[in-house]
Amino acid sequence: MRGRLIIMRHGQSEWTLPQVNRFAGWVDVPLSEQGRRQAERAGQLIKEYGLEPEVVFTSLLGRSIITANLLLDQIDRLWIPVQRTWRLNERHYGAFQGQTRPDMLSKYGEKRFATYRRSYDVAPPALDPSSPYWQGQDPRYGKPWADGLDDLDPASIASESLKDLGQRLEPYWRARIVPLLAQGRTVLVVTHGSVVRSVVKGLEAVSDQDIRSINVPTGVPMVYEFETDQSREPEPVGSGRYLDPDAARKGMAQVEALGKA
Ligand code: DG2
Repeated sequence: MRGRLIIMRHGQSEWTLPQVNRFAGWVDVPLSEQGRRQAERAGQLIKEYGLEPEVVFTSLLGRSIITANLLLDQIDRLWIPVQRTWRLNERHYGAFQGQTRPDMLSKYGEKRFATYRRSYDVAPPALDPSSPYWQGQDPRYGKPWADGLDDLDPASIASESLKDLGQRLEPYWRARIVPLLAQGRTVLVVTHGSVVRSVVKGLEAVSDQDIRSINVPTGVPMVYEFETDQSREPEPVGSGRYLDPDAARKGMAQVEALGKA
């Protein structure tokens, strides 16, 4: 039996509405009405394709948690085991958190803006702990979660590049998700745009340069299948496929447009 990974970005949030257009990162922003519908539609798609998940992973942010719940409710699977971790949180967007994309674009200019937003190894300027968008006092980051990994303190993170995100995610992914895929399980991961980019980069060996042009639509599930030869780590069979390629294409164009003047 093949392991299956269903990975998706949460449904549209209120801050990715074009008229709002603010960087969220670790700020806990709600889903928009359209985002809630995308989550339900994702559930219907998963059912149509017979891909009912056996376990679900989310970040600690409401937009990922609510998307997972709406999706699972559609397919009568609210009961499956759930694991939540800050390691599946969006990339910490540093001082960009809470700011609008147009403001940051005019402040930094096109080239630096694109570097902060889409490069592999450059993090935005650090967020000051006095900012209302600082997460240090938030109880959810009060201590490293009981994930058996205490290499990092999430309360102290002030900004991340995509590379930093990959490094904080990797030990968790290896310890919690890979073994399930190796057993031939169907695993649902409801997370954020940058986390999906990081996972795709790793699974499909995307170069540091090429990852810049990959945008992730909100609310569209993507599926990978894995060979489950017990003697080695499960290998993806081919590339990820979106269950609704039309919606994915439109969603990617919308994400790209948010960063234009
Ligand atoms: C967006 C990504 O992440 O923004 O942090 O604002 O997936 O949590 O909505 P998400 C944010 P861009 O990198 O696409 O600008």
